[in-house]
Amino acid sequence: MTEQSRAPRLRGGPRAALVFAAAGLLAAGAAVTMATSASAGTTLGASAAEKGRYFGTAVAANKLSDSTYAGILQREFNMCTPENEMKIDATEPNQNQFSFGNADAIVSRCTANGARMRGHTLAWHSQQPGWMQNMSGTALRNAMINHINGVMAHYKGKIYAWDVVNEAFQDGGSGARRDSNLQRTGNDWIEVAFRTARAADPAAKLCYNDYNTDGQNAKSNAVYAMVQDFKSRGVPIDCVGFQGHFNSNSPVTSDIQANLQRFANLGVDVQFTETDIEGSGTAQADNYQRVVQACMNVSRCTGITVWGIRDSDSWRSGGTPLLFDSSGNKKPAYTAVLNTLNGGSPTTPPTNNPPTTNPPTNPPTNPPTNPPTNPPTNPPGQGGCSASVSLQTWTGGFVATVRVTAGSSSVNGWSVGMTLPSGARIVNVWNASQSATSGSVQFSNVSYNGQIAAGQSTEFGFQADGNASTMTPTCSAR
Ligand code: G2I
Repeated sequence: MTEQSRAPRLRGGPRAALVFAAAGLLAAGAAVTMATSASAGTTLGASAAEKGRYFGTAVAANKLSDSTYAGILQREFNMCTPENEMKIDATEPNQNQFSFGNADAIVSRCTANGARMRGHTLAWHSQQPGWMQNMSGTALRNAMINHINGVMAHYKGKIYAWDVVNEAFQDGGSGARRDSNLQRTGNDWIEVAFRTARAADPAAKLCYNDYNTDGQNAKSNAVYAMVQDFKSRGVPIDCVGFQGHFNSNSPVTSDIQANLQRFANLGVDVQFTETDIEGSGTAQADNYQRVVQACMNVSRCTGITVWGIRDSDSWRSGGTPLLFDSSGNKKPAYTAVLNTLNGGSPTTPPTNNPPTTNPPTNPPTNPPTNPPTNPPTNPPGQGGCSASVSLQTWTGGFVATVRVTAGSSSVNGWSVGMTLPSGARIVNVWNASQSATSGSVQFSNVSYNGQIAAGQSTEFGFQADGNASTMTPTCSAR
């Protein structure tokens, strides 16, 4: 039996009755509902924020001039995901020629609205520009790294979370990776993407994002195993996105909360990232209520994004899967979502009465999840610094991530010396400037990372052609 064929709880009742009944569905949380009603928000974003979460939407640049669309966007949503404008074909239409106009328009509008940004997406088998579709092997691997660095450098500091890798697993029961040109560069392409992303913007949350993983099944088990492996090996990953595209073939199942929770228990945030649920009326509202409630019941579920604003904006508009009808009117599903947000639990239990401000869902900076593979070569001393390097390698290339740590007093500038392996040549450097591209190289701080407080660290990195071997960094401080 599909969710769409379930008997709806309310048939054709007036909206007021639905509101009342939807609150009743939260029987277990009735006290919370009552306690928070005084501060209950009247928009999706405000209501989610009261619980330390966000409520977002996919945004299309070519609709920003539509006043109905723009009005609802501003009023209701405090997170934005560009629907197509940050994809690889949009941001790097020709190799190494980046194009950010449409994506910038979304960032600028959403930021002006007070909303945050989810970046979508850096490495994906789909919507690759022609030049990338035709690439393979080391050239493609290097192009992927260059793309991540190029896009993340442009948006550095402006993105709450990036979908670093999108849809890398097969559907069905195999639990295998999806075949693609990226996958054929080597199974480590996903972790290379995440390590590259961490170095490019250390403040951004780094997410894996996929569909048909909302419940527990072979595909979500495979993603779970990957996240578990990444956590155990220190590959940087902060969050897992569950797209949440539901219809009668892909119904809302009763295990989505348990599925979110098991991922959260691995130490990652979880989010619904592209939610849409085909249907109408109270049956649709009921399904939305269940999805939102699942998120509210998981403290590390930090937010929900719907994949468009009005039904007419949807990639599958025939299924009328969104919260606003094509004229921009609120549907029953909207009311169900709003009530569920207002009745839900906070991300972190409040110590007193409901928070009046938006409590942070995450610490402001990411803890270092990527431990150095080599111990520091020169232990920090008074006024000094130390450096350690971790390597991500593949045949014919590598990425080095170098951690610079201040000693017992702060430093005002640093320089790290390394001798590159014979034949290696640097093709890209981030968060540092370098004196040469091969042989003996001095890396120096750039304007924003020269100052390091005592005992604290910063990271820079570079990508090189050629085969890696152990490198021994030395650090000197000013
Ligand atoms: O397919 C739904 C989503 C599944 N998860 C990843 C998302 O990135 C994906 O979004 C959709 C967009 O909503 C569509 O708008 O991705 C589609 C492509 O994979 C997008 O469709 C494309 C059309 O295929 C193109 O013909 C069109 O030029 O949208 C483009 C821009 O309108």
